Amino acid sequence: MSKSILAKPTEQQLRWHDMELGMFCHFGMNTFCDQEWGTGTDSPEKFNPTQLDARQWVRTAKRAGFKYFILTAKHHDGFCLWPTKTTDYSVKSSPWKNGQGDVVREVADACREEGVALGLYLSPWDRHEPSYADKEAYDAFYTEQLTELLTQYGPLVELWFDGAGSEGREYDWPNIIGLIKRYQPDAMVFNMGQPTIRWVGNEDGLAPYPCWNTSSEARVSIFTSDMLTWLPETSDWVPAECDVPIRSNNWFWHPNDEDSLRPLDNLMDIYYRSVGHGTVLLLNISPDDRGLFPDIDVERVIEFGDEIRHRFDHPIAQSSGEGAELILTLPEESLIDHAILMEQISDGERIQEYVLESMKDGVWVELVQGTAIGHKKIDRFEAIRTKQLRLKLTKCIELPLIRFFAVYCTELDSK
Ligand code: FUL
Repeated sequence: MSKSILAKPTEQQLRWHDMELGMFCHFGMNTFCDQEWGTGTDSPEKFNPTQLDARQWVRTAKRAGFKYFILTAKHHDGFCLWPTKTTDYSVKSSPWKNGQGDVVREVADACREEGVALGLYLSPWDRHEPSYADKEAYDAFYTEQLTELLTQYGPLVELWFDGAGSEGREYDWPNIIGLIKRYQPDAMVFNMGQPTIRWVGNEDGLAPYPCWNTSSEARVSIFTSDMLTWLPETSDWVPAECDVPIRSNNWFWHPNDEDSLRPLDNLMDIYYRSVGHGTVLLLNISPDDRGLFPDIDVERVIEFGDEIRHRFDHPIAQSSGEGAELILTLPEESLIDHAILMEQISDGERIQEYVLESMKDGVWVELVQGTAIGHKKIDRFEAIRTKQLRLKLTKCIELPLIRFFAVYCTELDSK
């Protein structure tokens, strides 16, 4: 094993890795205009959710097993969901609650009550704000908006910076990052400035495999042009977050769009290829124009959470340990069809290749060959009957550390 200096995650990044599931929530002017990218010219009069209930949104997230919730406080159209002092283009000019409402506050309160972490999306690209044409003026405007969000709504787990529409535009990242460090030092920074997490490079919720956690590796495997603008101080540990809407292709709610709701098996496939490849999944559900998650979306996401728990809450056997080989002995010979591996990533991503074998008639038979393990690797294979497994860590940098090694049978009826 060769010695090398390994990149390591911060405590905040470790906590973020462990959350595994986040819920994205796109809501705003677009919800009322049947559009995805408003031009910033729609009248605030249109924003009038008659039954808005942020508790319904956050309770759904919690019930389905999601650990954090990210709301679009301002999308590209510039309409703000909180009564900002920076512009009149916000909820305060809308008929909703006679201009007295604050969606960000309602979501923050619901998150606090339900014990779900809160994150906010603040689009840098702003199609409404007249000062956008003047870099310095807009930088001041944007940082003021950000400061309001950083200081008025309690702890934030993540700030989501969307590069769309901002190609070729530079914002005042040193100042933006400085504000986050000052007011929300524990928050993750998504993909821009000095990110602590990165975009996976698609909006399908799919991570490639392997999906290494370091930016140097990511630059080679999933290059996105955003990386060119990252500040030099960006740390080398920048894991990927996989974002995807539950209604394929649409981030915002649209009428008569129920057919695009992803079926459960599609969501499970996304889960295997995001969380199962060591990343975090950020699944979007959008409230409708009443201000409620539609029932069918609620049912589907709960079904999804239940299916994850059904498959993975009850390992047949589990272990942990260090060194190039780990044996897992089952209480009795059993049928298995999944394995979950987790590396002790607090000490860096040390494992580069592994082989998983099962004992059959006194001989080790190869089940899986893999590369990265990282935070989590889920392997599924045709069901086999065995009493013992062997995990061989065949290529590592320094001593390999396995936090969790477990096997499952999801064909519960045939067990
Ligand atoms: C993209 C945006 O343009 C979409 O509207 C959406 O917000 C998605 C999450 O990011 O870049």
